[in-house]
Amino acid sequence: MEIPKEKLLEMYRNLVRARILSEKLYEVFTTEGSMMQGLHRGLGEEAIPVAVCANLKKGDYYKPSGVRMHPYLFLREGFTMRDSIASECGRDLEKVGGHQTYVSPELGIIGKSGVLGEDAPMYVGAALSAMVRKSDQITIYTCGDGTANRAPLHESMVVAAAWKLPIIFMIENNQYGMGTSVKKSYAIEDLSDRAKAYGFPGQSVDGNDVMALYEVIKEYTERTRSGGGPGLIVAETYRVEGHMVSDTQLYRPKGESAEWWKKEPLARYQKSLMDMGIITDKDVTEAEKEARAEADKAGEDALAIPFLEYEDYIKSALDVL
Ligand SMILES: Cc1ncc(C[n+]2csc(CCOP(=O)(O)OP(=O)(O)O)c2C)c(N)n1
Ligand SMILES: [Mg+2]
Repeated sequence: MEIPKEKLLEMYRNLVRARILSEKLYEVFTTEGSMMQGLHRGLGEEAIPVAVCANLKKGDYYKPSGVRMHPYLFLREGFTMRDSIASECGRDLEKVGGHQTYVSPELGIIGKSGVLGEDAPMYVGAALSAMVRKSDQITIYTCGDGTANRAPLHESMVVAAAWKLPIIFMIENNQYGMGTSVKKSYAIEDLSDRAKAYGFPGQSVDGNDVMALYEVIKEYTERTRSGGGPGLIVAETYRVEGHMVSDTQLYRPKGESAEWWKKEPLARYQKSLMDMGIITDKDVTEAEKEARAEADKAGEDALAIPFLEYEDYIKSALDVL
């Protein structure tokens, strides 16, 4: 498949922006009193939301994976980096919800459950609603390898398959669920083997390779959008940091993370685009400069929003419910 140059460039800029947001989140986290909860980052896993969002249309439903991928929702129309940072910092609950909890049905974001996997049936419901309304909206539900082993995922895939719903399940296999390696939590090597049992197509793909991801997601979204029913994509990646900043990572073999970092998506994609003659050193410098300016402004704007008073916080939470 030939990916149009414009699409390649759009994904490049977005990958740079996503990486710089990853860095910015750490900076904001270490600014005293700015983030009330711990920081879980998706550093090195940014190619996945970039390639997903490059295939979504306005109004499609999309739930980023678990605890670490929500900030990258800024890649969708209607959200900004400021919103991402404000959400992580528990500010501006009206627009972006609290920690990782965006709710914006008109933009195709219907929230998430802190109890991992419990939101899968909600997204199956979104897909059912699109089918009943004869809309061409699709749903992409992404979750981690740990979450994918939970019962609601199984039931959701059973129903989606039986009703041929327009939903794609995507497992971001970053090799760990907290301190548990996938090697200990799965008896299969290729997680996409499960798709066959549900009765829809499934495929694993290098989750650190933007172009490979884009191509697989494009094929799956086009099939689903034209009535082909669900699919399962497994994006193979790696959680290069601990589960969250306080994680001592004693469960992980020494050097494993460094080995995987050699395969991180940004440097690889940048090199591919340079080899293809699509970008130059000057483009790289410019993209980074622009993204840095965007992130700095977003951080300033987000941190300028005052924390809500306790009563307002409760009211805002009840309004969302
Ligand atoms: C049902 C449930 N069990 C446990 C937790 C605590 N918890 C939060 S994140 C997490 C790890 C999830 O792993 P995975 O789905 O692979 O996502 P990753 O953190 O690797 O992105 C766990 C166990 C939870 N939130 N919900
Ligand atoms: Mg995981």
